[in-house]
Amino acid sequence: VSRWTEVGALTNTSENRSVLIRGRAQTIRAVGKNMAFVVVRERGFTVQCVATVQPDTVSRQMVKYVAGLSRESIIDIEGVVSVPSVEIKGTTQQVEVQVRKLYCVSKAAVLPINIEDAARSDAEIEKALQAGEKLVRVNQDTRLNNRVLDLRTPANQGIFRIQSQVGTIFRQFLLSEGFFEIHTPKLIAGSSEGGAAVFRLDYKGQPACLAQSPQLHKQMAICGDFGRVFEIGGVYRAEDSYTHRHLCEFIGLDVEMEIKSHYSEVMDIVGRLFVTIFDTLNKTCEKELEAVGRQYPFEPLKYLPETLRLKFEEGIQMLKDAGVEVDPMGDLNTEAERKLGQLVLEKYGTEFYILHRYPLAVRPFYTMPCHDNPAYSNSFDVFIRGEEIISGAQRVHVPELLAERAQACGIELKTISTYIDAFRYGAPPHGGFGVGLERVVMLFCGLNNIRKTSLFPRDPLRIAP
Ligand code: ATP
Ligand code: AMO
Repeated sequence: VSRWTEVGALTNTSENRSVLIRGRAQTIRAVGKNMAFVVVRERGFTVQCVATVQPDTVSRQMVKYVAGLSRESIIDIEGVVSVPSVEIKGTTQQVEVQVRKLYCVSKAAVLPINIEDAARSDAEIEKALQAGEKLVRVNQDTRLNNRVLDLRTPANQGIFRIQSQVGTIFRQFLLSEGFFEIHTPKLIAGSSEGGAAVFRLDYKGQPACLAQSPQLHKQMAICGDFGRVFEIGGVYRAEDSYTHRHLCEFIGLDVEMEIKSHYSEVMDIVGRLFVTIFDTLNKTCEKELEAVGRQYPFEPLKYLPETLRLKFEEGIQMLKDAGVEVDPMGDLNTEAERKLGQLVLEKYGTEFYILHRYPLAVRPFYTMPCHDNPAYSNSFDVFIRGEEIISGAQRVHVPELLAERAQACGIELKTISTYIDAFRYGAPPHGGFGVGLERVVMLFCGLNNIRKTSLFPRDPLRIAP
């Protein structure tokens, strides 16, 4: 049995018990020379600890030492739990700890940001400013420059536990559906998605890239008779745009599977996977979601038990009917995607849906054209609150057509020759999809910037910390 008690476990049932806790000195306040208060925080939970001069146990010198602690120092406290008669404001635990012994494990230097300020919501900041309180609004760059401190806020503690949970549910769901986990190389010979957004590097004298996706190798695993695979790993894109939803490095949740007759088999997995993710998050991450919502208020995601599938053409029609000008054979821009999200919510009552049968011209070279009309493709995007979280499709498994499509899309064949060769020895029909983990968490929690859901974000202007 551990000698330690977690701050979060301190309740009035612990009254009069002697406990040993470790946490950070969040705030320190002296009252005269005989008393000092320290709010101790451990993983988002806080408790007020009181050091009062006592004849046998607590000296004046010790109270002075407590009063002189620096914020965020890590301290061990041995003390006795008491339940005060008045409500304790500003801590998560409704008990106090009467300090008997205190030891500073690690002293914190003067802080560049005030963590309590960094943890406030916009509404709380406005209220505090109106009340004449002195506080510094912590902007995003300052947060990211001091990310280690920023991560200590309750909202961030919640965000990254939710992120971990999304990965866990993704893995468990797919394992239960007969998929297994693979790890594809991140150093590859050429671009896997086409386009310029690729980090080029020198691979012992040969030109190489950081993988823009596991696309080519997850398909090759299917040609190796792996049947159903998934991967969770880093994806690298030399994005030029500085937007709220693009990173230069993100975590891709990738899936690839054989299909028997129709790409709807892939959409079926997507739909059930995400309903499971949302249901489980709502059930298992209640505290975390609440902590995020306290700083960044949001409405719970509206989704249906059976995921809505909408044809691209129907989406275009809905936009046209709403007076939005769109190219019926072009991609939807960010604004049109958002608008369609609103229209879908009004008509079908869901903020999570699949849009499929995109025009072939706007999809990557490996996408299978529709057999009934090759101007369209067996492909889909998936949206949360009007923003894309997933792209997926059936793939071209006929090597001659694959080479033709790659060439038509301006891909240098010699950079993908081993990929095309993989389809020459019999290749099963297959499809899959790629999910951006940071986008899922951002949009599920209604956050406005992907940097909030990336632990140490990499964007066009940031490679540190
Ligand atoms: P994918 O790579 O699958 O397309 P994505 O969400 O990154 O995923 P993009 O192709 O980058 O999608 O962009 C989708 C749409 O968003 C584009 O059609 C484009 O109109 C719009 N878009 C992309 N970047 C920007 C930007 N920096 N500013 C405004 N709109 C953008
Ligand atoms: P796509 O390029 O659409 O498709 O990427 C899949 C998903 O990854 C996320 N994403 C990003 N997240 C953060 N920053 C970025 N710069 C960024 N770019 C993309 C999005 C997107 O939906 N190979 C295909 C997938 C497939 O068909 O299997 C692919 O990479 O959430």
